[in-house]
Amino acid sequence: MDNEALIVIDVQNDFCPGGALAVNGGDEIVPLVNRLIDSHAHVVLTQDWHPAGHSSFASSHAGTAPFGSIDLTYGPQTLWPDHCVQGTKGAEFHAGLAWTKAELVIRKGFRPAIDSYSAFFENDRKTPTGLAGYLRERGLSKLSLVGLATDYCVAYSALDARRLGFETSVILDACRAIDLGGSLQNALTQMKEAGVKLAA
Ligand code: VGL
Ligand code: ZN
Repeated sequence: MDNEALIVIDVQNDFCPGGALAVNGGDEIVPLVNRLIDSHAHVVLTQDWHPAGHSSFASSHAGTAPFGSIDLTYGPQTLWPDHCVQGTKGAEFHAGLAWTKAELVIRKGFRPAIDSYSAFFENDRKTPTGLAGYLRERGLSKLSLVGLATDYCVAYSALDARRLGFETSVILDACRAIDLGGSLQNALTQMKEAGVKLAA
């Protein structure tokens, strides 16, 4: 349908096995994601796109380790291994991803001082990426989300999409999670409460 878009979140080498922030089974979703790309008229991709030395990297804060947390100006921020650094192999889309049909690639996390899980707002929850305006101008009001990781970038994007009034589904078979300290269960509960449709 002409008001529907598939949003493919961060299917990048660093989130796949062998990558810097590998998500278990991250590469397994690629065939299904490709079938969904094929069956949707409109496709948007997101790309996690950090400058070297990004504030979400544990390596940028002395005395910290990946998967810990620190307080930044906008609140608590989980620290990650260096990943998806602009221009590196790890930031490229998985080689099997059929991305050529995508009408838009939206990059996020490029501001050194602020992380961006969501495709719509950075982690201060108020700096927009521009995606909502793009979708609205194009009349794309019904969104299906897939990709990596279920409990971070996919969930944050889905929650923001609902908050912005988009009809929103997450196709769970085409997602994989990081699952840090119960984050997957928490994300699923929050998405359900927010009216995100969870599909297989
Ligand atoms: C992501 C952590 C850090 C994601 C991105 O794509 O879910 N997670 N950067
Ligand atoms: Zn990131």
